[in-house]
Amino acid sequence: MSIDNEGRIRSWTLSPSRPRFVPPPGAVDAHCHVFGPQADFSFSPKAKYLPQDAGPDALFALRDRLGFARNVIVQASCHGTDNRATLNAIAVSDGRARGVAVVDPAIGDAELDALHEGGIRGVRFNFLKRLVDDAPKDRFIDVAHRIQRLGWHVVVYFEADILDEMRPFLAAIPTPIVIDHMGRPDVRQGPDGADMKAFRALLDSRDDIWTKVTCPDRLDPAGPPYRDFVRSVRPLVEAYPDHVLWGTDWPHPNMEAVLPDDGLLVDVIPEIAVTEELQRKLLIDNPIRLYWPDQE
Ligand code: 0GY
Repeated sequence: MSIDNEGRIRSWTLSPSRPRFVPPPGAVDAHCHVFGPQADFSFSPKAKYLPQDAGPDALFALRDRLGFARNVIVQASCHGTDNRATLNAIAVSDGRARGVAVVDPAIGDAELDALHEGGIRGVRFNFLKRLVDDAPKDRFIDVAHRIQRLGWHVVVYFEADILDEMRPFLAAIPTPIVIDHMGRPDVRQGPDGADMKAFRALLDSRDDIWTKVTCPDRLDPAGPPYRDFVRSVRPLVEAYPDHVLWGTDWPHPNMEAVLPDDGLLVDVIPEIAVTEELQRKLLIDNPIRLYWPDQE
């Protein structure tokens, strides 16, 4: 971790290694964020962390270095429900980024239309207590109903310990659902462990749930080459090849102790998606279906 003289944290490495794996042309990094720039887009007064700037220039330089073509930018909790930093990054991407917003449940239809116009294709409901003060399920369900007409989906972030209590909420969502980071299972339990089993039951509960097979750096404390992550996640990619997405998670909010090397994260891809067909679905077909359906 690096802290500047205003107390702002940098949780990403400035010089990631170049990956050995070459993503197929058109590959999408379907989970990443931007922070600021703060001079233009201030952080929320409720932000739980205060990061250094990680704006679109740095994101797109990383995209090019890693061999990706497009980004899906997920509104980071430090910007609250002010989506301007995300919209700005999409606007300067030359059509190569779309996004997921975080909205005040009281948002009006005209504002939702403006977000759609700006490239937003989903809303995120975050249930991590260390990141947000409240997660009003009834109001979220109401939002999910109101975004249906736009063809959006809902992205949900929660940890494995609350999966069971999330089931009725998730069952009530009328749009497709994307679960961030597989609901954060303990990958050390392996593919047949309790967490992965419970998560598979969720994926089996309806045919429009997707998940991001992301964040070996958060889920596998042993670090690269993330062996427990690989052995737990490879069977999931093989069982649900049309419902998985991949992303860097750059700039890795809150990863303070160890700065993830994005090149090594990319090198996990061929370990969890072992054929070219699985890689094409994971990196191109699936994210295009959700985020650029107009270009399918
Ligand atoms: C992630 C994970 C985290 C943070 C956020 O919006 C956020 O601040 O998503 C986290 O701290 O686990 O998905 O990027």
